[in-house]
Amino acid sequence: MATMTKKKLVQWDPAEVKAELLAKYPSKVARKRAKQIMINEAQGNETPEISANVRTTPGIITMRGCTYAGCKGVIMGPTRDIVNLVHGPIGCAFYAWLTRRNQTDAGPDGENYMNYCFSTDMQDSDIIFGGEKKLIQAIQEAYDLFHPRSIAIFATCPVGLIGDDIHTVAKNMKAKFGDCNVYAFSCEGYKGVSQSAGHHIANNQVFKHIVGENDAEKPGKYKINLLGEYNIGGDGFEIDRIFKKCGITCISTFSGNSTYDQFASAHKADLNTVMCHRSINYVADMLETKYGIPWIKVNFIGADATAKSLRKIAEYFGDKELTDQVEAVIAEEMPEVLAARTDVRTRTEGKTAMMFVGGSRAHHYKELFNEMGMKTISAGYEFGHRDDYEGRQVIPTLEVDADSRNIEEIHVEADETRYKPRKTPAEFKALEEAGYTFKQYDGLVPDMDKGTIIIDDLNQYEAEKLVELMKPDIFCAGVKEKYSIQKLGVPMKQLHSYDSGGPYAGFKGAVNFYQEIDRLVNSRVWSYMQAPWQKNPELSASYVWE
Ligand code: CFM
Repeated sequence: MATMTKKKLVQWDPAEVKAELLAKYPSKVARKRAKQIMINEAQGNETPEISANVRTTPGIITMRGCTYAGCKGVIMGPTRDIVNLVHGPIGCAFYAWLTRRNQTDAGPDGENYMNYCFSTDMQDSDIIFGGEKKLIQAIQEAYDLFHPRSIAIFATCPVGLIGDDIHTVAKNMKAKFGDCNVYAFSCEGYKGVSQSAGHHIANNQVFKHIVGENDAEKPGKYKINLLGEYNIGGDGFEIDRIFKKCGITCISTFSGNSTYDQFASAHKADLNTVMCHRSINYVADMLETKYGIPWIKVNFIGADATAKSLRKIAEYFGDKELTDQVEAVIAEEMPEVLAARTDVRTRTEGKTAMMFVGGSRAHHYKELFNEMGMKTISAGYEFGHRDDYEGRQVIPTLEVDADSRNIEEIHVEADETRYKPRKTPAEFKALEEAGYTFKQYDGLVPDMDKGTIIIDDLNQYEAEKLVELMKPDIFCAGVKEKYSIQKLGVPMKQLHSYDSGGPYAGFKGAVNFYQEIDRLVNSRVWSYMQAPWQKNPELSASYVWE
């Protein structure tokens, strides 16, 4: 090895870490949090169980967002030619305006409304007398100015509280225009325990109002949809580049750099590939039930994962032409990746990472850290459900609580004329016998090492404690955590917005990531920082019960 990495010897016992995280809580809170903090150890033949998708205890500074954020910001935000109109006070629209770094190329038609912030800007008088009139005006104005093919309306908290009937408004405006699809989302911020509820609401409405609207045949030999890829920092552009090179046609992406027509044509694909299981698995299931398109889990974060996913797509189509092309692309792309990997590993091998992101990235990015020889010692999700941790086999045992009941379950059946199985039962059987898995996601837990700590809905206090106790070489989360972690002397990488970096997907993205993380974990700049109060604490306090 060219350079010897100086190994930090931090000894920690996961049980002690867990006890420390809980020590300061009142006993009721501690009991609840204990179920969301899991030491990854084998319990007989079973995966240990975690409590997830439950309400955050009031007073705890959670990392989560709201239901409106999951619907408007996450699922619908990256669509470029749909006017996304926020019905509510201006703050809700303003803070969902281009902050997620989901990119778009505006396409050949140049139709792109992503750079606009559309809102009804509700005032006190609208709250008192009702906001429907203002909403009708705003929809009309957007239509007159832009003549978009579609307008989506998003409800914020006050809309649900005062009872504006946004769905009837949408229906009437759609009928009035005739050439513009208008629909609404009851995605009030309070509708669920996190943004995850917003994903579900968005998935339902997109499926009800858009998917299947365009029956025109789409050209292409190997037609897929990419579900759960949002083109953050240009990830989707890199994946598209690879698909094109392989000869794979992506009919629609849900929803990075997407268009209305992509959603409307999604039922024309022959395979659904699911990246982010948490946010979009509902659409995958509904496309299968209604149109007969099977789905598989893929991951384009990590070069090895990318190669594996491409091979999985090729295996599904079972055509030598595609298999050969996929192998040729992997052979062409990998040397650069391996050269970069070998170089950084001399400096990154043995370093440690922690990741607390949304509902799927902690799992996906573990792949990239593995490729760099780095170990993920603690990870978790803000709003993952138990299936994202433990695998989809737990779904039938999940409890439906009052919060999940808030979300409409739509009933989908096979389409009378358009349902078409993509393969014969014998072909499916042959694939499955060869080890091919459809509709399966094993979750984060089986991929984490024994003795690592998996935490659901981590909060500000626990984040700081964890860093203090386990001293990772890098901590990954979002902007709310960034500065407090850096102040502890540990480098922090935002894995939501990528800070100002990316893409990290695919082959070129992997090289980007290796180099950036190498610079971060090998820079000492944060450890030199000392805040004045670290030397001379001016205040000290204790809890009443101490
Ligand atoms: Fe899926 Fe996402 Fe994520 Fe997500 Fe998100 Fe995101 Fe995320 Mo931020 S859809 S669950 S709601 S991969 S915005 S692109 S980074 S929390 S881990």
